[in-house]
Amino acid sequence: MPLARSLSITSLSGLEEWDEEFDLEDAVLFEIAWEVANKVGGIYTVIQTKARLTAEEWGENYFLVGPYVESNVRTQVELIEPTNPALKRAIDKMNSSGCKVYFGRWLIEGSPYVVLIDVAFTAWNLDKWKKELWDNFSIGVPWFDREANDAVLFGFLTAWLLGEYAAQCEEPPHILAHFHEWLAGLGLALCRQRQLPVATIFTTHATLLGRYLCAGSVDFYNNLADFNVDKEAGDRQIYHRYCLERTAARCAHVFTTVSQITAVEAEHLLKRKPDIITPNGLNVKKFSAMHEFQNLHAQSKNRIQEFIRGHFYGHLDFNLDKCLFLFIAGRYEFSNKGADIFLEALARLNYLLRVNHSDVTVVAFFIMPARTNNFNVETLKGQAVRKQLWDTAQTVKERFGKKLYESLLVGQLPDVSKMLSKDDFTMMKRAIFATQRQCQPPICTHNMLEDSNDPILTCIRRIGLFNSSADRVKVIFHPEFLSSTSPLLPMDYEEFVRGCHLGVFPSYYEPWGYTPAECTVMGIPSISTNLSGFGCFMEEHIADPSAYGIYILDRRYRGVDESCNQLTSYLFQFCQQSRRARIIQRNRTERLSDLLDWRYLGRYYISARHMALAKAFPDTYFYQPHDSDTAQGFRYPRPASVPPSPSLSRHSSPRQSEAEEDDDRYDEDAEAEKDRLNIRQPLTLPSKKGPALPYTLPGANGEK
Ligand code: G6P
Ligand code: 1S3
Repeated sequence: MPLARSLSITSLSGLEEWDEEFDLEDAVLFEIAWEVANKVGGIYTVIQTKARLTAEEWGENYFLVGPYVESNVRTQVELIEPTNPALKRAIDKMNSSGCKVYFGRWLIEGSPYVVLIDVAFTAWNLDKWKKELWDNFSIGVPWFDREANDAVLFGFLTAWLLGEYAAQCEEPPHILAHFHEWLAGLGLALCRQRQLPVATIFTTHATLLGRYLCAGSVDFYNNLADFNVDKEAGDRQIYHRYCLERTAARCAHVFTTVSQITAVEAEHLLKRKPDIITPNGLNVKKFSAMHEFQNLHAQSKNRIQEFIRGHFYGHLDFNLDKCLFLFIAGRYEFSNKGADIFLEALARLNYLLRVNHSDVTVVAFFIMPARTNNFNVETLKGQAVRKQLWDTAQTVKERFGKKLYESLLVGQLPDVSKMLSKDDFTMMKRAIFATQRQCQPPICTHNMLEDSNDPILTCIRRIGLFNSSADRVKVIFHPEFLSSTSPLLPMDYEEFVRGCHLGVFPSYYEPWGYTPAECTVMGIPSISTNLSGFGCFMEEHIADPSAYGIYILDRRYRGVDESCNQLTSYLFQFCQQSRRARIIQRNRTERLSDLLDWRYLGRYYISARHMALAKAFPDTYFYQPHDSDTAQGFRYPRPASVPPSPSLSRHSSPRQSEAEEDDDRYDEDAEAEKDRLNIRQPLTLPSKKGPALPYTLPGANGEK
């Protein structure tokens, strides 16, 4: 008698409990992606953060399937004997037929089982499989495209694994296979072509053609319906990849995308409307005390300030206490990720701060990996000089302390004029002399290999943001991902984000966008756009996103210049906020994190799985379609406490002094409670029977 498993999602603060009773019988779930235990980009984050929830639901019947990469296995996986007897027989059979398939536990939260396939070991099959691909699907893959060759091998091997598993089961199995992205898509098409007893889901995290078209000079969103997709793919020499992706999307029992904006894109470019949107979540770490994440902000900010002290040595003519840290981070796609308009807006902000005689200084970090040959000397020297100043101060302090101590021991107050010796002065003068600098503080922390035509540096040269004393906006380009072992800025990404004041992600092409989501769960406000999945999702679920520190830039209905002005005005407003307003805003931002938790968003994956099982095995499973009247989803109301707009929130009481403005000891918890009560009341969640789906895209067809 198969065990019936069901899932209960526990109540989230402000979000209603959602119980789903769906008898999974003897179903087995395989989740297949090139990024299983193999970090390449965002899909890794999706799978890695979601694993715990999925493992809780499926228990021993959940298997992730990915490529075997020795270096990853050494650090992330514990190899063990397969636990499921049918799967063990299937793996043994494949291994005795010339494959190398491994089984283990991925050492992440939830410790899910992984099946890792060494695609290179089976490369001798490539020509045979390519011929089969051509004969059955008319897709020809050129020899020189290594990634596509890997996709062919991975596809045939995963289909082999699923077919072999089905053959080894004693009872007719109910297999559910969830494939992510085009690199894994061929396995799905083969399952259907071979008529395996497998319910299939295909999730695209970005369409190939969308990414390519946006990176060029195409007006993408206004021409979505008119592209000649075959020609466009052919012109970009990705026709074979595009065919693999489109075949998977078309063949799947259930097709999903990570956001509504990518759903519209997929409908036009892959010619299939997704059955359900499966937004990306995160594993949200909740602190029991509200001030805990605020303290972490203060600690991390101190460490960034230390770096700034070194970087700007000799030019520290601004008040670090009035210095705001902004950042953009991600793959180095200059215009797709919006680095172009961020720079332009920074130049405009610089002008505004100067003419308004603002005492605020903005330091904008660009964390985008480019080709370099290590840190540059000037940047390293900055940190060395800072360290030397620190050491000098410590030495002098120690000597001073000793003299003071000796004087007190003999019952005398010290003669202050004799507390510092000649040596002390010499040492201090020498240290100050070392801070003399002829050049401006560097923009870039590394030696760039393509300095002269690097897009960020070229743009900075054009707009003239050179970190001069007169500039109120300083720029630091760190063309490498952050690491806690860096000699320059020894912080990992999470610590860095916590220490910043605002994440700026004005992307043009962003199917979801984990960067602003990560900011949100850490309580750091961010700017995203209505062309990003995250931005649209937040716009849909929050009545007044900017009150919660979620600024959504309009890049859909405005020209570049107008969007840039809007971005400038968001930045300028942000700079005008008092410390108190920033603290309130961070509290509100952090309160949204439940909305991004897999415990809430995982339900869309669950629905997709139930839908696929019901389609593939209609005699065993039944999927209840959702009423349109429940499709309104969850919505956070306007916060009840202090007015949201930065200009208004400056004075929450009629006569507030400067000191009170900057006083961070006001009752944060009381403010939070006010908002929380407000959030609790008018909520309507998707029906208990299932989630609201699919989302309506705000403004997708001109309607709100
Ligand atoms: C947190 C800390 C406060 C600190 C504040 C600085 O709220 O708990 O002690 O003063 O951060 O905020 P700011 O926005 O100026 O970095
Ligand atoms: C894609 O990664 P990207 O940065 O190439 O997938 C991510 C995970 O779904 C998504 O967050 C991102 O927007 C996509 O673009």
